[in-house]
Amino acid sequence: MKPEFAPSLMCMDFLKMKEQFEILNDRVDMYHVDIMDGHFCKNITLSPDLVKTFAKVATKPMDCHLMTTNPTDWIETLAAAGAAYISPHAETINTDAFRVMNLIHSLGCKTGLVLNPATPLSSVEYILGRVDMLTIMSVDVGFAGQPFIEEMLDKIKEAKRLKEEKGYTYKIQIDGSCNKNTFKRLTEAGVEVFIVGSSGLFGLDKDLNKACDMMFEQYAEAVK
Ligand code: S6P
Ligand code: MG
Repeated sequence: MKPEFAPSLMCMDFLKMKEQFEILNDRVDMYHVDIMDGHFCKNITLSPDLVKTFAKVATKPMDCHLMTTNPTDWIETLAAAGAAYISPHAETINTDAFRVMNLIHSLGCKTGLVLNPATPLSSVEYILGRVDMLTIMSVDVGFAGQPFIEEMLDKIKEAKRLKEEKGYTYKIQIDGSCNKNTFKRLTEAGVEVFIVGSSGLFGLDKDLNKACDMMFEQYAEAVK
């Protein structure tokens, strides 16, 4: 399967939003939009209002990564704003996981589910049949530029094994420190969608077209 790339928009140059979308629209597969509430994790980044603005220029689907204590506060707003995928954290939907997944689907969006590094895959096994995109965090949530957590390679392999064994249809996505140092191991483990942030894309060159060229070259070099 051809790998997909999803730039993490919290890492973009906010002074050049429109022109960056115009470059990325032709070159990437999806957009990754980090929504934080300052409570579930100690930061605040993008917002539903920004998703609405992005929707005016983005021609690729937006996946909203909900790092919020109460995901249901945001799901309807994000669906109306133009989200294609809505991805709450497993740690926030223990008591209403099926209701949340059904709500996202009922709004015409695809379901995502995100696991913190310390959360085992076994804890969400019952809901996996309703998940369109499974995101494994390979850094703790909240910030860009953190070191890759090696232990997550086993979790990705497990997600791939379960997918094949049970016939699940989720895509396996990785969030955190996807770059030339990790592409090969992530690909071998079973990652299908790479979220690229500061280390894998935006930090490579000030010229975003050049940064994209470098990212694709680095990926090709890593997996050849
Ligand atoms: C972290 C967030 C991520 C980051 C991404 C940045 O809470 O969910 O999506 O934006 O990890 O990429 P990098 O290369 O700086 O780790
Ligand atoms: Mg994220």
